Amino acid sequence: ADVEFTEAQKEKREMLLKEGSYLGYEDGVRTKLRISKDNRPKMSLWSVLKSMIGKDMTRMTLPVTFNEPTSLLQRVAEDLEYSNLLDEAATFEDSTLRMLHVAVFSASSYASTIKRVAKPFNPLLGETFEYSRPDMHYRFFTEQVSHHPVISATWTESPKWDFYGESNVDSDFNGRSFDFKHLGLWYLNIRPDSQTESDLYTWKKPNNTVVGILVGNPQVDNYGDVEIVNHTNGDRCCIHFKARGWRSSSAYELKGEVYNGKGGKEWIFGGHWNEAIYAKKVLKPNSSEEMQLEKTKAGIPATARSKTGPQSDGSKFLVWHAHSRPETPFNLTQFAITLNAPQPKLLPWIAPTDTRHRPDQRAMEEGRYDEAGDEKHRVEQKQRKARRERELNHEEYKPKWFKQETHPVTKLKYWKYQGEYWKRRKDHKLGDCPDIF
Ligand code: CLR
Repeated sequence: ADVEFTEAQKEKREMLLKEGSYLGYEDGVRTKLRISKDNRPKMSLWSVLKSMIGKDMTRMTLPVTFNEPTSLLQRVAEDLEYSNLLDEAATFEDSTLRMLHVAVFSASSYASTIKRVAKPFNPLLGETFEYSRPDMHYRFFTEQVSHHPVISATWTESPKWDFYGESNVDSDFNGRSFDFKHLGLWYLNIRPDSQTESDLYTWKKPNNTVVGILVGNPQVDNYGDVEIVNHTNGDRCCIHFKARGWRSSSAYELKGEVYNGKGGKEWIFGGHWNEAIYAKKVLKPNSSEEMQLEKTKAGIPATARSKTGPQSDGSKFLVWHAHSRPETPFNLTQFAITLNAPQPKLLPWIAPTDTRHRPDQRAMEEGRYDEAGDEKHRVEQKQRKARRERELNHEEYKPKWFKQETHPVTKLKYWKYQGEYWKRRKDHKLGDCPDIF
């Protein structure tokens, strides 16, 4: 299959192998948690939140049963569930089709937010998480680089693309809804099959919000406008996530348009971020046509009735559909279940700071809630003590694997992976990581 790779793609693929990125991942992915039901005590969200109006989530102490056994580091890894869209994007010669697939990728990560009204564990300063998928050809790595504000620096590499950025979520509970704004900029570099020059895209994520807290029916919604820019050739894309609205009439809806570098509209797309996204070629220049959205007809999912793969004749085609969601503890997706797996072959490879070693989260995952609460308190105390000691010694905290630099293209500050983690991991030299758990 080597003929299908360009020089740049081959170089990346070889580097990933040379640095042993997939070592330890031989057990394959986990398909089930240890418990089959979470049996979390039911408690009204409003009854605990009402005293916390005006606070941000990271400064709230909530009973641990409002948590889910993932960390914010792992929630960022969940963005990769549909990474196949990026591999697909790289295959198109038409750069606007690449953009269309990048846009749908950026929206695909919201499917996982359905039924997940729970607080992910707030990573400890210096906590890391790695996740390689030999079958999907990527490696992901993230480090908690700041505690207040909560910032995770992330870096994913694959033969055909790199995806990096900072997760910096600002939260506010205003009494009616709980709002999350993403301050970080996301970068995606695609090495297309058809050209030597790579595409650099950037965007900011839409807002998340929890609505229905007062009425006892809390739900996650995603809303706002997203603009994706291709800095290499000027292609642009706008995505509009509609707020759920009065009577949920526009729940889960999104619409978008892809423009070429000259500003001409090339594709329109739309659908529901919890279900499927379709696209259509724009045949008339300057058309104001919008994607018509249809609801799933009883029994037959719309996905089963549509063409897949780009159609250039103006007919509608399916770009993406969400994976099914069998009932699971904590309503985790199948992908989320794979993340915190303590696979026997993997444990000897990962850093001591890796989330998989975090005791409170592990206890939560296994349904031991009292222990989870006690351990959470203990590791947070330990983190406070370390901070006090740094203050006494006038030491400034420095992240271990990332450094803030100025981006060569956007000229904005970003967190750059310093290239050391995977190399040292390969030689089993991660022993000098701080003791945070
Ligand atoms: C959305 C997809 C993004 C990454 C991301 C970051 C923060 C997450 C958010 C996602 C989904 C909603 C979220 C949020 C942090 C807290 C919030 C999980 C995954 C939950 C729903 C808040 C629960 C409130 C408690 C008080 C119960 O790419």
